[in-house]
Amino acid sequence: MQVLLLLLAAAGLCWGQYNPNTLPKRNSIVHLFEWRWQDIAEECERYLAPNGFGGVQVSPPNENIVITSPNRPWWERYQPISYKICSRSGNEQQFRDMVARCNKVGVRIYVDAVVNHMCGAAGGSGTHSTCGSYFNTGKEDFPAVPYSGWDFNDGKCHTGSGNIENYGDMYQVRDCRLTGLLDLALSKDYVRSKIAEYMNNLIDMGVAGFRIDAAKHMWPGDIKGFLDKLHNLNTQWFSEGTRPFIYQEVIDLGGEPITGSQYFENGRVTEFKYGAKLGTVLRKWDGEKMAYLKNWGEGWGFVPSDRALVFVDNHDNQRGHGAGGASILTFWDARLYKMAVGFMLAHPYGFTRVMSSFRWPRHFENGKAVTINADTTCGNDWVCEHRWRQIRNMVIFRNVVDGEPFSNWWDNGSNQVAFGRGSKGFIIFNNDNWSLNASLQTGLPAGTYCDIISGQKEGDFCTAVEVHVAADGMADFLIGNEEDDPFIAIHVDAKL
Ligand code: AAO
Repeated sequence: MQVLLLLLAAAGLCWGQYNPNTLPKRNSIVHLFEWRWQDIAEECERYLAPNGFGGVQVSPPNENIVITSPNRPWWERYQPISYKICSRSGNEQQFRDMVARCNKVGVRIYVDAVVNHMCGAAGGSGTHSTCGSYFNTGKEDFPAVPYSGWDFNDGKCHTGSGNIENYGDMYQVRDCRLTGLLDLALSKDYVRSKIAEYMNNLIDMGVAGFRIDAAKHMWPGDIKGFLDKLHNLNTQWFSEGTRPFIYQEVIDLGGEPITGSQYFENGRVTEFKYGAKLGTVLRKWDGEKMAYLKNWGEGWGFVPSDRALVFVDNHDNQRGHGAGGASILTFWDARLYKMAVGFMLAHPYGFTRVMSSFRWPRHFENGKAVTINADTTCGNDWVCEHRWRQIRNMVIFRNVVDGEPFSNWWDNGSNQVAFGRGSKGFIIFNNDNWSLNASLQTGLPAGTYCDIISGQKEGDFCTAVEVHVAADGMADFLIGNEEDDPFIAIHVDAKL
């Protein structure tokens, strides 16, 4: 018995990095891309906690280069100058305030950690950084960390340009510069220690985990080198011995020597096939149809569910950066996008991240405030997909059906499909060019349910389509192909 307990405890220690550290029954996070810390703090209190969101992925909080041509692009934040908490999203005091206020209402903060590199080689020298720290890219001098020429990989890279020239060569991908970004020598214990110091500072403030940016461009063992130095989470909000949640950005669409599975030891990986394939299916490209989603997940060649961080789009591929290609669905294709996010949130595979965007082109000076309209949507060019009724209600659906099996799959051999989550929820889609008319087994207890897509339950009243489940679990569904949202979702908390 004692041995078993010891084994379990050891396993708990080793495996903690896969656990998102969200509160129970809070099973999704949202990426509030480019939001200011003060706006996130308010969003945690006024919206995310009441609607069951588990946490927020925030933009990189550390000091970065200031780029004025083009004028303050979003991507300047992926060019670190130091590890001071100082960016256009706010200063350290505002960051601390956000972490404390979000944790207080049970919403976790995940930091986008840009630690593979510093700024681009063409960054020049001076104090054009968000906190005014001096740097010199010609000398690879970043005194605010401090890093010097010794701390970069130049000697290890063997391409003519010093940049990654061929993704088929794993040595280049790890040892050369990603599009000219000065590549840190993570084999050095000094570099690992500086990175760990930065991350530990954030852990001590109360963050729950990290997205590891450009993980593909670091050796898995080097990542482990700094992860092993990380503190346990702050016991003010987390139980003793809790490890930070780690999800690594590894773009693996197949066809390259670097795969997501090489990184499993460190934590989860971003499964980029997920959004690329789901977009292809919903757009009906390459002969795909929703009926083929029956074995969605590992059956499609994805990484194991408990190693996957999944999303329909991310901040890169929604604007043509990174990978995924034209199939990626975004808020610009709102009708298909809502179906894709709905499918993702209903399906048990992976840990889910919802994207929350701004409308581009748009450039930032000092962080633009998020404004909220009377109808609860966002103003000031913020899209706030996470506040769209259909998406927000599906975040709740995922929490309600937590732990329930994938069940009662049905399809018409084309683009009409349905499935349940045990006896807690049921969802049905019509992506065909004709209407859906079917009588299906839902697995739900008898009663009248309120569709959470066309509206929702408010008190004892349903503002939407009602679904009547008979004593044997059967229900009739009718979904026209011209509906604004051609899908219906019901769950036990939306029973009238
Ligand atoms: C900026 C400028 C550059 C300039 C640089 C330095 O745009 O012109 O040279 O500064 O001065 C973001 C922006 C970048 C920006 C950077 C720094 O996206 O444009 O550069 O900030 O300001 C690769 C990486 C992946 C990375 C992605 C964008 O593997 O890690 O590129 N994502 C993260 C962040 C991202 C950030 C950084 C990393 C850097 O999310 O926001 O960059 O911190 C292949 C590879 C992928 C590779 C893509 C794109 O994909 O597999 O690993 O992603 O190419 O190069 C098919 C294949 C697929 C392939 C794809 C595209 O689909 O199946 O595998 O084609 O070829």
